[in-house]
Order: sequence, then structure tokens, then C-alpha cells
Amino acid sequence: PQTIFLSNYMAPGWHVESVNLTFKLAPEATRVISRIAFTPNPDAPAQPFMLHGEELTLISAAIDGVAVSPDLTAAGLTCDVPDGAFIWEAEVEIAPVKNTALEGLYMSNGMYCTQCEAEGFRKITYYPDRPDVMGVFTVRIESDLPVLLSNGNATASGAGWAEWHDPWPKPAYLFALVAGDLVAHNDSFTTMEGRDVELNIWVRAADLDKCAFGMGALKRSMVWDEQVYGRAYDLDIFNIVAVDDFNMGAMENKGLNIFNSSAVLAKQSTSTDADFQRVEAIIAHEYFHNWTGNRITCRDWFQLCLKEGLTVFRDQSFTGDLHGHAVKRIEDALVMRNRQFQEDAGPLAHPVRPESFVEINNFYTVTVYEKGAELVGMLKRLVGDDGYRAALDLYFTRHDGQAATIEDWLAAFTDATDRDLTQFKRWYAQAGTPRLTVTDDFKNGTYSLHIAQQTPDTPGQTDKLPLHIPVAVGLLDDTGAEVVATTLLELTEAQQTFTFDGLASKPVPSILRDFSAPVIIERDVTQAEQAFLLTHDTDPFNRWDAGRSLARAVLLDMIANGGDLDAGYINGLRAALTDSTLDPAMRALLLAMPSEADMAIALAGQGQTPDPDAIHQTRRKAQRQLAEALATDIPAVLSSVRIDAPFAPDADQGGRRALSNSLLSLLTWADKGTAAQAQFDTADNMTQQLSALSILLAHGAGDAAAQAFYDQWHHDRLVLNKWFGVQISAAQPQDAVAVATRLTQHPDFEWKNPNRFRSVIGALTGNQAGFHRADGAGYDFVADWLIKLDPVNPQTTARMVAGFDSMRRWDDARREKMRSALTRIKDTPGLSRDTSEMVTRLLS
Ligand code: BAL
Ligand code: ZN
Repeated sequence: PQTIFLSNYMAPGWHVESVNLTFKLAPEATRVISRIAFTPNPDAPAQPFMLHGEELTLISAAIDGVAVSPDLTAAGLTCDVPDGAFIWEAEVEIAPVKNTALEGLYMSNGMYCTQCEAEGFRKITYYPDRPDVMGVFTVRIESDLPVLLSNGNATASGAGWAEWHDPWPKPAYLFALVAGDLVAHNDSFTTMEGRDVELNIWVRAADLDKCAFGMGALKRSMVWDEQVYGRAYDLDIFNIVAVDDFNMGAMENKGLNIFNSSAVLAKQSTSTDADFQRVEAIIAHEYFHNWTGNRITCRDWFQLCLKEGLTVFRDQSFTGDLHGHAVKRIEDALVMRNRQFQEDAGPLAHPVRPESFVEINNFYTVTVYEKGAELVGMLKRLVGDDGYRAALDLYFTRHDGQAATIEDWLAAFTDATDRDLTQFKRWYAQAGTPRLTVTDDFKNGTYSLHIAQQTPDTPGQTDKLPLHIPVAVGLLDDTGAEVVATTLLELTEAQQTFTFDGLASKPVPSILRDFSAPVIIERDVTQAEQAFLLTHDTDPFNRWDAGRSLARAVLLDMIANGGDLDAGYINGLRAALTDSTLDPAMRALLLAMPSEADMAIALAGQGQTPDPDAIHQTRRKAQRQLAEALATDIPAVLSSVRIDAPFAPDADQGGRRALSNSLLSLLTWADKGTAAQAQFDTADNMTQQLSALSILLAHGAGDAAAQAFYDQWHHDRLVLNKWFGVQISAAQPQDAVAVATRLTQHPDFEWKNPNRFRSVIGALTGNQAGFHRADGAGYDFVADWLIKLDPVNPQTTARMVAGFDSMRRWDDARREKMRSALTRIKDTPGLSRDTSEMVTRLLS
């Protein structure tokens, strides 16, 4: 397969002025008739005329009304064209019902839908399928299905047809079409510019009662983007459609967002608090793309972080504004540390702006998205709130209607704020997580912090240069009073010293407040200092982080030396748990022990080889001992966070439920499941029902509840995914593969549905000790299923192969078994380009 390089970018030879598409829909033989007005691009180097096209049957083609016979290639077609502007017309045939890859035009439960990002449009018709070619689309859909949708505004319709026109030029990846037997949850919104917008969430009739929350989230997003970024919606209609078969969470097609049903449908009885939060965040994310992605798009796919990093940063800010920044920041930092730092440390490490790819679908990663968002956050810290707003205003003014680059983005910051970002730009090019080694000293009232930075080698990259890193620091005295409020240090050298004068005594530093940069801090800290910060730090993120570091140290000590859970740690947790001034959500986060993956990463970071079984057993022992130690405190806390109001999926109630469920889990060590079974039997919401089921299963007392859950919910595909997943996540290590195997034999295991596949295979790769069973049965099981899925759905297969990313961390025997499972995948005849690239990188 061909490798594509950023350095080879060449401007397109032709612009597209307008595109007219007619779809005559039929499952086996859809006809797509295109009429495209091309004009030569005077700024482009000379190049042959080429249109992308895959899996198309060409029926006819013409230029300026004269039939032509283009040369067909594996990637599309080439053709001689006139020197000036011309009209291209073609008719192709495609078979949506056979499209199991869910890319291009496909069918899901009798409904037609599309997914074109990144390069799916070329499976619909011949076209210059690249993001820097932007055209105005007019679409006619012919079908007997009652609801026919495309981008832009509805212009005309009749029996069996509908026409849509999108006045905003867009790249083909933002094209969308939906046809189905759907009903709408309908509402409206008036923008700050006075535009009345019709809002619809289109679903199957049975799901109509799961749309109200999503609609509220959409309206909250529209208000927020006006108030915070000054950006209003720009069409007369905004449609969202829920689809059961979808490779990603959702897609920001202009005016017609298509959603994985799991990312838009929500109601009390079927959705957890985490689901509600995810739905709101994804609806916001896709809506925010209308400006950061659609009005300003990417010049090429290497610039993916330009729209994704920025839009993730925007949706994170939105969630923080609505529900509280402290908890949101901790949740986002956990994603960075548990997933992105892991990606950075393994064979799949790549820069936020990669320099080459074989299959761009493999770069929709936590590095491009979440680390990309962290880069935006660092820029905002460096230029301040006003500077950030000025830079964004300039970016929108300058690049509206364009396909832009990271260079354009940074130039807007430099021009609006006068900041030199030459060094900062290295963040986009250098992969890997920087390590900051911190030491300190105190002399004559002056406190000095010495910080050295180093970024480890990653595949294809050595000898990294120093980065421009914002390090937020505060200082506390020994009574816990803050003697220096949060100060932003700008680390630019490989080694640098920062001083603070006029201090009476040596302070306790609180470093990297609010997780001000995606880096790892290495500093010798005593457990006493961690306990001190857990009690006194005024920065909520660092207060939580001190507790987390203490917990990790205590657990690692237990793994290394045996013994019991540290009394100082228990007392710190008791103090936090019973501190009624602390938000219940924060208390729940403090009470949560580091995950098994977190501990494995920590051990690997210390140069040790983790043992997944020892981690699992130690963590369980620690939880049991914590439960015993806090037994007398729990009832009072539980009653203090009881909810007396009607259910609401808000931050306050969500925090209370999170804390109650953490405590229920602890209680179960003593009562063997009595309280959890009672909660399961009486729960009126999915958060409490599913938590109770998970706890019962984890304690080996969940068989009856699992059956009851199935009986109650087997008709609901989204809830059934939870039923599949929880049985594997909560299984003991020795049972997890057997449980997963049994579930794949269940008649409801519709393995071609990506959500269902992930709910089983993904749940197993997420059960660390179960997946990494010493005999390799977990690896073999997952490899077998990935080999089976690959010819059906390469994109989902390739994403799930990343479950093997942690390979280097484990002992030789496990690593060899992982290699052999991956080699078996790699050697499979006809393996897709997507999966082939991933296994090659993993094995390199
Ligand atoms: N653009 C792909 C889905 C998303 O990030 O919104
Ligand atoms: Zn996005």
C-alpha cells in the first residue's frame, strides 16, 4: 500500500464550482447521477485530471455533453479534459445493501445513510475527494421511503422525491444523505442574528421518547457557541439522525449530523449519567464543528487536529461551563494519562499532526483529538482569555470558507497577540509525552524550582527539541495557607530555574495545577507531602492528583512488599469522604482507586514489568480493606447524599449517584450483595440499575440479576450492549475469556454491528487481567474475531487492533503471545489496508 506524505502536498488542479447529484435509491442498485462544474486552478502545478472512485460501476460519462471513455484505475479515473472550465457528467451504480464497511452510502435497518469522512465519498461517485476541494451541492433524492434528507435547506419535494440545496461550499467529506421510515422530535431556535431554525432529531418511531435530552443539549450548544465564541448557526434547518450501525460516535455533515444512536438517544430508564454526559458532549462537538471544521475546514488530512483538537477543546469547555470545570478537568486528564500517554509510549505513537499515513482512518486517535485539544488549551493559557478570543476572531475572519492549515491557525494567534509561537509549534510535530524532572531548594527567603524537560524517542523520531510548556504552580506554607497563588511558568529551555522571593519558610509546591500541560512530572515526593496536598491544596485538580498519587504509591508498595492498606491513606480518604463541603462528584473521584491499567503504566514507567494478576489481586485486597476501614462511616455519608428530588441527569445528582455507587461497591464486601440486589430491584434509572448489576457480578452474585436485566431489556439494542459489556468487564480474570466466548454464541450477538462487537471484544481488551491471561487465550480470542470482522468492516477492526498497543509493557512470554496473535492477523490473506497498517506498526 502507498504511503502518503504531508511534504508531498500539491494544490488541486481544478476547483469545483457546483455539484448536482441525483440519487435513485435501490438497495442492490442505486444510481448516482452527477453533474459537476470544474474550473482550472491557476495556482496549482500542472497535473493530470483525476477523480477518486472506489467500488463504483461506471454507466456513462460526458464532458460538456459529449460522451467520454475515461481510463479506470484502482483509485478512480483519469480523463483528457478541455483547457478551461467544463461540465463533467457521470452515472454510476452502487449497492448500498452490500456495503458492510459502513463507509460511503450504506443501509442500516432498512434505512439509507452515509458516512463520508474521511474518504467515503469516492464510494458514492467519481469526485476529487479531498478536503481542499469545496463545492456548492444540490441534491435530488428519489425513493419511496417517507423521509429523504440531505445537507443544507430543503428546497422542493413531492411524492417519492425531495431536493436539497446547501449554499455553503463544502468538501465532499461533509456530504450526507438519509432516507428512511423515520419520525422527528421537532423544535426550533432563533439565532442571535434573528434566523429561525427548525431543529429535528430523526429516529425510528420506537425511539421517539429518547430524544428530548439530546434536543435540549443541541439548544444549549447553540446558545453557548453564540455567547462564548460569537458564532451563530447559518442554515434554516438543523437535522440530526440516529443510526444503529455506525463506525464512530457521530459525524458533523453540514446541516445533517448523523449519529451513532448510542451518542444521541437518552432517557432515564435506559441511560446512565455517563451516557447523558456523553450524549450532550457529542451533540455539542458535532454542532461546534459547524464553525470549526465546516465553515473552516482542513487543507489536507494531516491537518485533522485543526478541526478535531479545537472542537474537542470547545466541547470540553462547554461541559465544564455547564457542569463544573474541576471534575471535567480530572476526567479529561484521566483520558490523557490512561489512553493518550499510553499511545505515546507505544508503537502507535505519532505527532498531533502526523507526517505520513497509509490509511487516514487510522489517525482518528486520542493523540489527534485529545492531545490536539490540550495544545489548544496550552495556547489559551499562554495568551490569556482575551488573547485567545482575539486570535479565534481573527482566525474566523481570515479563513471563513477556506481549507486551512496549522500554520494558518498559529499565525492567527501570533498576529492577534504578538506571541512568537515558533517553539510552541514543535508540539504539533514531536510525538511522545514530555517528562519534567523537578527539584527544588530554599535559601535566604528564595525558593528555586529547577525543571528539566526531556521527550523520549518514539517510532521514527529521536533527539527531540525542548518544547514551550506552560507549567502552572502555586506554593503553600506548612499550615496549608497559599503563599504564592497560581503562577504560570513558561518552560522553554531543556533546563530552567524559576525563583520565588520573600518567603518565610520553605514552601510546599503544587506543580502543574489544573493539568496545565500534557506532561509527566517526575519528582521525589514523600507520601506525607502527598497527604498534605490532598488535604490543603487549593487547586482542585492537584488536590485530587495528590490523592491519586498517594493511592498509586500505596498500591505499588503493596504489590512489591505485600502488607496491608496504609493507614495514612485510609485516614486521608476518610477525611475527604466525610467532608460535606466537598462536591460528591469530587469525593467519588477521590475514592476511586487508580485503575489496573493506571498501575501497569506506573510500573512500566518505573522500568518494572507489571504482573496483571498481581495488580488485580492487590487492588481487590485494597478495596476490601478500605471497605472494612470505612464501614462505620459509609451509612451516614450515604444518607447525606440521598436524592429526594425527581430524577435529573444533572451534575449534582450525577455526583451523588456516583458517590453512592462507589460506597455500594464497598458495602458489598460485607453484605455479600444484599444492598446491591435491593438497589437493582428498585432502581428507577439506568445508572443505579447497571451499577448494582456490575457490583453483583464483580462479587460473583450477579447471575440472577443478569438474567432479569436481559429479560427486561432484550428489546433495546443500546441497553443490550451494556448487558453484554458489563458481564465481561466485571468478570474475574480467569473467567473473562469464557464469559466473552459464551456471549459471542448468544443469538443477540450481532457481530456486524460495531456497537455490539465493541461491547464484547472491546470489553475483553478493557479487562486487563482477563485479556492478558498468561496462557494467551485472551489474545487468541480477540485475534480470531478481528480476523473475522476485517473483510466485513476494516475500519472498526483496525481501531480495535489498537487493544494490543500495550505489548511492550508486559513480560517476554506475554509479549511473544501478543506478537504471535498479531502476526496471525497480519498473515491473513486479503487483509484490509486499514488493519494491515495497524498491525505493521504494532509489530515494528
Ligand atoms: N469528524 C468525525 C467525527 C467527529 O470527530 O466529530
Ligand atoms: Zn470531531
